Amino acid sequence: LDWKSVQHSLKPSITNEDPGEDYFLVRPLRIDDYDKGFLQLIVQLTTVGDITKAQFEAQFLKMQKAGCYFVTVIEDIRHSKIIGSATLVTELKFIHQCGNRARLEDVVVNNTYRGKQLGKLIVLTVTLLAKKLECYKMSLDCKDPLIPFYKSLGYMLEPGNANTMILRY
Ligand code: 16G
Repeated sequence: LDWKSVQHSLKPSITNEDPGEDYFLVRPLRIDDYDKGFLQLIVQLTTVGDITKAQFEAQFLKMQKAGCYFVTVIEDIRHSKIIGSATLVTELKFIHQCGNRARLEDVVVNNTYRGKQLGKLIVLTVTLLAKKLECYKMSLDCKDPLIPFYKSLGYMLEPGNANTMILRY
């Protein structure tokens, strides 16, 4: 997987020379994205709750300080609005030669922007980022209907290990 193959796997492809007609920017989350509708986007994924700007900023700074959160967003720059997001979290290990494991979290694309391959774009971008950070694997949890989507991007159910177990607090 490399950036060229990601660009060309999008139909129509998006290249630096020919970025297409849409005005989408893929970039890291910024502290002022509270005002660009970031929370209104992620509420499409699950419960978010009432988060004040101060709370958002404090959490952003904590994540930044931790150094292992790579919250990546898509901005519709014509409307200054965040319309997609995916988070890469890396986890330091002793196993795998003091390796780094990656997790894909909180993938969401605004449902009014469906059909533009933005889910594919953001997941592949973050997947490449994990590779660049020399993670030895990337894993994710998803609902059953999304299995074909992630399979189409190279993810697989691991034989004998396809169980997610949780304990909710
Ligand atoms: C999905 C997400 C996960 C998110 C969870 C929220 C992906 C690949 N998976 O499993 O990251 O945290 O939904 O659901 O985006 P919850 O509110 O039930 O924890």
